[in-house]
Amino acid sequence: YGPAPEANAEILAWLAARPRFGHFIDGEHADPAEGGHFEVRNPATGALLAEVAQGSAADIDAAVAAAKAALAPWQALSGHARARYLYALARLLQKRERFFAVLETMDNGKPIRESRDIDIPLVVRHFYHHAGWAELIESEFPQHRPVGVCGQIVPWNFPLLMLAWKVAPALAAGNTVVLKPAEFTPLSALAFAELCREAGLPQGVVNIVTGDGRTGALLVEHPDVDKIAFTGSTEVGRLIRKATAGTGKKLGLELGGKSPFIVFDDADLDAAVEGVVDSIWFNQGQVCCAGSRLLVQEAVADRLIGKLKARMETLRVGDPLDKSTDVGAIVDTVQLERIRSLVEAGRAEGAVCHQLGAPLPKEGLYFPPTLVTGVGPASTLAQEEIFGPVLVAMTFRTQAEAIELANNSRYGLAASVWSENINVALDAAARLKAGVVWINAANLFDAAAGFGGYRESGFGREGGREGLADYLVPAADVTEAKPVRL
Ligand code: TXE
Repeated sequence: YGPAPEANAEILAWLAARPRFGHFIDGEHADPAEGGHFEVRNPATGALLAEVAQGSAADIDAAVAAAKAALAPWQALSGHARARYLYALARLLQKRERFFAVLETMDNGKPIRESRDIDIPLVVRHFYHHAGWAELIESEFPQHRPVGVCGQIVPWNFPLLMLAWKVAPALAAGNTVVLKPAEFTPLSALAFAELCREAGLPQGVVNIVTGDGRTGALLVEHPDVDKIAFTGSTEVGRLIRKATAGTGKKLGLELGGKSPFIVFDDADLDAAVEGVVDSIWFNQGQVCCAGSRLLVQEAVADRLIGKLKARMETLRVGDPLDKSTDVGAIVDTVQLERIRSLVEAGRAEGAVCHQLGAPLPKEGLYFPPTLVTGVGPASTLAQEEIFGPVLVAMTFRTQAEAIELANNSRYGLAASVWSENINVALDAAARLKAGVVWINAANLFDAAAGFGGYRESGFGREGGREGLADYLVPAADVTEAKPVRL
């Protein structure tokens, strides 16, 4: 890793050999039927990385047909046989960890330390974990069967990890998939397609069709798709729910958030400051479960804010490929403008913004780590998901007030509670409307733990037993359940 271009020569050579990507349909590279190609750029440098196919109706038709044809032979395999493919994918991903980390960083702009130490290891873990589930599927779910063809639509903030969250459980449960990566960050999914070939995965089990929201909408509407799994904005989640209503398609939605980060007056403030760094400045704040609302008990508010401002000054914003970088580039100009305009709207409402003093890199898409004070709970910045490195701080006096403030949101994805008194923390956790509550921690993920939200954060869980169950349906009767074959 490092800023020197030659250090990443392998990726550059890989990209140079593939200036134009097609889709991955039925185990083969497929040129776009009619949509042409669009450019994918490195947000840190503006450099063109590749041209990628824009998926049209004909491409989605071909991919869904391949997934449908692959269904019966894939389901006829024993869980153990499917597990072997998942183990093979896990091992290949592990072997190429460095390759995938650098590719993800170039495509998304996230710091290499994060893609190397968090994203890609979690991807590997997810495939190993679900290989284990494939082994157990007949004994743990004897009266269930796979849903069928799964359409999976993923966002750009954790491109390969979101693919893993969706593809691994789907395959373990015996489904086949058509995945649409986000238009800003399709490259790791296309590299994963090559691993599917290398692992000898039967053709059609995994299909990848690239493109923008129009391609996603075509996948959602396709009559032969049995389940849609979507991670992205609440706005698009709403469209997908409407489009699938009354169709009988199974649906899982993992949408936006405005998660509270609650610091009680007996918390270890230095640990809480590090928690904030992991919570809102991780991945430039482009995290659905980012702790974007800091709620701090009045007695320690000034001290905590002071410590946070000091810590903010130590953050290194810059070249994502430099392993000492803490905060990388924002994924795209559209997203950068969205962050800027929300912060401007907040300023117009009277918000006070403290921003990192050090200058930002001259080229590339950067937004400084920001701490906002002087806002009320109903303000734009306290209510809207910013999806950037912007932390909004508010204070509370009593525990009841903290819970009320925390739950005062349309979302309900995650929460983080900081206290040295376990009773205070557990009591608060029980009253928070959030799919995940971390105590004295933030943004911890594990393949064995179901992740998902309430309210406008969506429904369904990914990971763990519940996540797997979302890729199964009850068998009509026991005879339909599959016997164990080796
Ligand atoms: O997301 P979109 P965008 C939030 C965040 C961000 C905002 C917009 O607040 O600022 O969403 O980001 C595909 N039918 N999150 O515009 O549009 C699209 O191609 C089917 C939260 O990038 O929701 C991409 O693959 N699919 C979030 C995926 O949906 C459609 C992660 C997500 O894109 C579609 C990302 C349609 N009509 C953004 N329109 C999280 N919860 O993690 C778009 N897509």
